[in-house]
Amino acid sequence: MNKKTEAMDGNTAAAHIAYGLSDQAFIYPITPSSPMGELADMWSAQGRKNVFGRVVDVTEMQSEGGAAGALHGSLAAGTLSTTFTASQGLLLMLPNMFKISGELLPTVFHVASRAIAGQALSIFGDHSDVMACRTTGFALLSSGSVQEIMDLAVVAHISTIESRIPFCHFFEGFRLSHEINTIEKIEYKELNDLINKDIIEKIRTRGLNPEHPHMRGTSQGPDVYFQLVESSNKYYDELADKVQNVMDRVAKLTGRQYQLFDYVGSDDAERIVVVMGSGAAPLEEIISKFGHKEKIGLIKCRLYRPFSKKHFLKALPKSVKKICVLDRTKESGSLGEPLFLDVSTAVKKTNIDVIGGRYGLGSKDFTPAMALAVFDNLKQKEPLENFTVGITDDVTHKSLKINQEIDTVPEGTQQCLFWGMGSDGTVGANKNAIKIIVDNTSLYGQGYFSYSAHKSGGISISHLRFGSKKIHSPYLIQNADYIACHNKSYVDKYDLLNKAKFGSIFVLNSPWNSIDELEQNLPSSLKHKIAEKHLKFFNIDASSIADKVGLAGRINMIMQAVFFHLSGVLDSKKAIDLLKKTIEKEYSKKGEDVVKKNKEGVDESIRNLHEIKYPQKWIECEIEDPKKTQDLPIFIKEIFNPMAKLEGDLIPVSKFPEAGFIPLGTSKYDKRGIAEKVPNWNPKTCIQCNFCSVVCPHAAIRPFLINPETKKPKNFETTRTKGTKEDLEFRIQVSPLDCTGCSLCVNTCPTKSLEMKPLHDMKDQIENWNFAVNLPIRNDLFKRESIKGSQFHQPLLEFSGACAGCGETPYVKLLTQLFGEQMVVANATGCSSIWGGSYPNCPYSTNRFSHGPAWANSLFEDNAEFGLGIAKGIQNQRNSLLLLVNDLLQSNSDIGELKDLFNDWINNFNDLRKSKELSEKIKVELSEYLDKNQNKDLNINNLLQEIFQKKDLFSKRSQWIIGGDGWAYDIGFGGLDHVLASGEDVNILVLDTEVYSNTGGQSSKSTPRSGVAKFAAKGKNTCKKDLGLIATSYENVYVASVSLANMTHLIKCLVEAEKYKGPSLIIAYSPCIEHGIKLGMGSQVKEQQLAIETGYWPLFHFDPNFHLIGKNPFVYDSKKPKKDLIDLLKHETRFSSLLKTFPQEAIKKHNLLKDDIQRRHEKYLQLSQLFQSKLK
Ligand SMILES: Cc1ncc(C[n+]2csc(CCOP(=O)(O)OP(=O)(O)O)c2C)c(N)n1
Ligand code: SF4
Ligand code: SF4
Repeated sequence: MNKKTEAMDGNTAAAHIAYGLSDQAFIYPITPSSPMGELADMWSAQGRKNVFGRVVDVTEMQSEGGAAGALHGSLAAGTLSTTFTASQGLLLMLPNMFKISGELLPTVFHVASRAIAGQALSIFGDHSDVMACRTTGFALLSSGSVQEIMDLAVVAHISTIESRIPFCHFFEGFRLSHEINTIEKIEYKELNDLINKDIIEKIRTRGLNPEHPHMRGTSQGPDVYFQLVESSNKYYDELADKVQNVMDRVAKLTGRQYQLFDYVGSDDAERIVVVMGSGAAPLEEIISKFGHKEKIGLIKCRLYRPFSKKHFLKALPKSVKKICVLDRTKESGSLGEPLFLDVSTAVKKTNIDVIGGRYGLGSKDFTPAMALAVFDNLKQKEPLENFTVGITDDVTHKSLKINQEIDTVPEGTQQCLFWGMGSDGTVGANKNAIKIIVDNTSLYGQGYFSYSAHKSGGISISHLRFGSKKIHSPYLIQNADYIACHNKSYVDKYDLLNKAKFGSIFVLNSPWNSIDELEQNLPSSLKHKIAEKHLKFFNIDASSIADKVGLAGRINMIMQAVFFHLSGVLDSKKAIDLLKKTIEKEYSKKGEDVVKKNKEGVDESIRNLHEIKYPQKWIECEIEDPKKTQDLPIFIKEIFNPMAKLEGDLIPVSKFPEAGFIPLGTSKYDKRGIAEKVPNWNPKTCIQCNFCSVVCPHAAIRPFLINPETKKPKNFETTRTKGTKEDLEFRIQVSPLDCTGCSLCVNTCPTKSLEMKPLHDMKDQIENWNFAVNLPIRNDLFKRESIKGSQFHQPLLEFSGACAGCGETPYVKLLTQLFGEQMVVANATGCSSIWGGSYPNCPYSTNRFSHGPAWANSLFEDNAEFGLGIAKGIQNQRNSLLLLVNDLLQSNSDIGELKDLFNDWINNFNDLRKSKELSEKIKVELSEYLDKNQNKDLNINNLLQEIFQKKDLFSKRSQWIIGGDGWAYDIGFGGLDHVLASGEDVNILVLDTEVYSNTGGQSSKSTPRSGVAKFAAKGKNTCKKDLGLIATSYENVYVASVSLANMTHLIKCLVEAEKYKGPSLIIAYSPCIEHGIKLGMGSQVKEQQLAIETGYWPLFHFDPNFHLIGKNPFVYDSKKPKKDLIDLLKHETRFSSLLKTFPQEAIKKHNLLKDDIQRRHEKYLQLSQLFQSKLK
């Protein structure tokens, strides 16, 4: 390698060039493109200069629609601007994309291309989003590797400047945007030669300028519009040659030559595949392995729009007889997918047969075996057309059969797999390992990280490759030389070794150092595989070593040391020295002590690594029978369990319920057991307040009431129930396997009646939990609308995938305890749709009558409107039932007791509780009546039958519209505002984490001034938007600002909001891991208390009905702040970190934040007085 190489991911490569060649960027977060915006924002905050010597001006907008609009304006002014996006984000930009190309404005959109939400959201990569913009007039340029992203980003920027045609430069989300690979970086100074300053000056002078004004964006009639559309043809006609010219110039700079269509394969190829993006690599590997005997080849399409037939035909070998076009998108109902249609048109006048197929949707892996299946299909006399590859389609039988995986990575490449926990540092350590190896050797490295959907305790699998030859292979490791399992519980859950090569290394982190312990604890299937594959097996008790050296729980450095010692990627001694140097560099900021502990950890790890000499008879171990599953629901057996074992790829199409529906209550089958410690209850000191149950984010601790006569399990201790005369026993029961170990319950208990105990000492509680949840439910003794009483109602949100200690879930859980069986939820995209609806986990569940929240997610931006639509739809259906019942009553027929019931129901039509009560009675009476009175009066009978059919509409719905602050304050604000103004009876709950939590913590308009968030690296400049106050201005909206730290106020407001016959808005303070609460999420309720006491979070409620009864509608429930804001700022790194990164800004902005809070306090006092004075 003669050039300087660096390991980086695709997003960094794109952002590096975009930043260098732009003056402005307009950004909005969307996975997996957000890191590009984050890097641009950070570089700008750090004062990094672009190619033109200027700091790029980066602006976060309220949505991608906003970003595209602002970008359009900036381009109209003659500025070089860029943006980054994906999926729905790109779709929101569509209208402006037409405008931008129509006005011939040069720009580049960098797109980490991703699936589009349809039957489900998917954050993973394919080309669906980009293919949805192929009519916009943007040039579409595709990159297929991290190196290509850097190179073709340059091609896109220079080409747009020189051609006036805007570009969309895209690469597959996650697979390429997040893959780390060794690439040659292009430095800014090298780009100077490519830039034509005169052309850039022309772009500037074409901009809107009153000194030489022009008008654009007119409206035109049928006489001229068409001609003007056609007038830009020449720019498109010239574009392909221009792009090729830029590619040639970039090649001179980098030595890497690209063509618009690159051909790879034998010169006399008869069968070729056409593909775009990273899918080319496995096909190329197959060609280099088998190409010499098979006449096969591949065309990589780089410039997809405009599609140059001339260049395509030039790239096509004359010998080709058959073409298979692979598309990474699906266009339901079309004759074929888009690339297929283009290629078919291009070869129209030849004798070549063209077939099409789909692969890799939503990042489905595309492996060499699949690539081979594609070539094999093409070989058939009658190849399968319009096929899929990578799935088993046993419904329409369109899928290709895949044979065994083949190893096509360059010889000598070391392939390593690491099984870690989502947040245990494994991924960070592996990224570090790549850096150490790439920076210090001539080896190439590649890293890809796959995660499960759980926000805490989910699994992460790191796929690392190293070798002396360049590594492309953009697919998961199929043949590993080294496998490490960082978590002992995985031995029972996953098939850890199915990708292990014969004779490879397997390292387990477990306390079982001896063969006896391993004999006892390893499942026989794992033992069988170890022996069968002749693995070199090592065990290390990394957790004990971490404890011993003072790194409690942090095993990543230890496991990394083991990797360097065993893997042979580097000489062991050299590797360990490098690791120690990295420790010094990385941790010196944290103090000498931390450096010392980590170095000790490294030394101890080598000393305490045990090679396990297992008996060869392990090969005889049974591959055990699958656990008994006959009693499980079909969805759990056929979908949930295979997915939980990471075998979802193997589920055939026929097994899935259509349209992405899932039944409620599936997450209770998860039983992850991820907590190290779980709470243990002391009945002697417990005062039965039920606070622990209220705050638990995962519904893993609940109070139960038991008849003393009931036979209980041995350790099921109880105490006499307080506050009732009935002779009942009380118990707080934890579910150890559902608890995340956050300790929020322990920290909230006012009498210290809970303490955390190691999970292994609490195993008997599993049986206790199973016993408790099957007890008869007694929720009739205490008022449902109270802290204590609400907790005897089954939470219909249980065991979600939220982070340990999450501040959002307790509110929604409480809502389900108050109204769950009648709830309908429209949920915005955000954390609440991810912890609430990640297939196949449904944490929303049903009560014993199978009633529970009906939940749906539309999009991020439209949730308020979606919820309004649902509410109006249901209202409409209920009204039609009302008409039928009225018709019946007016007929004066003799319907016995039903008459009174129906009249009662009409009078309580909009009463949540009463309509439900009457609904249940009517259902029984009506059913009996119909049984007994068949055919007496045909008309009446028909009417009754019709009413009976609609019986599920008798009870009123509790309509909730739920989402985060990113939705409510920013992207969805327009819709939310409209719904507030509509006067309709809907309830809106804003889970205010003050950042976009789900996408990694970007700033929203709810972020407080000085708060450090992504996209606000220097601390937010402006003050938090006062959404509550804005809503009160309608004067007919119920508004409340609440916190879990004041439960009485919270419940009161939720109940009032539900009852209010009009729109209501509840803004709920929701601490999040992104706040960096220094004492951990286990103290987030205390942190909320502090927020209230410092005045940081206000409590108020505004009830328009109070006017009617002569009461002040605006009640400011907060007391005068009694603690200094500094106490809170010190506690949370989102504030304190600014003191380190930008100390001067920090002091200024913290003071301004203090002023903001003081001003708000005064404003609320005045408002309250104003309303009061109006009453007099
Ligand atoms: C149009 C569009 N843009 C961006 C996204 C990506 N996205 C999904 S959730 C989210 C942030 C959600 O933040 P917030 O509403 O505050 O909810 P939280 O995650 O904090 O609960 C973003 C930006 C999207 N899904 N759709
Ligand atoms: S430790 Fe956390 S998850 Fe476990 S029961 Fe307590 S609050 Fe719930
Ligand atoms: S809101 Fe924060 S704490 Fe809760 S699940 Fe999302 S990221 Fe985790």
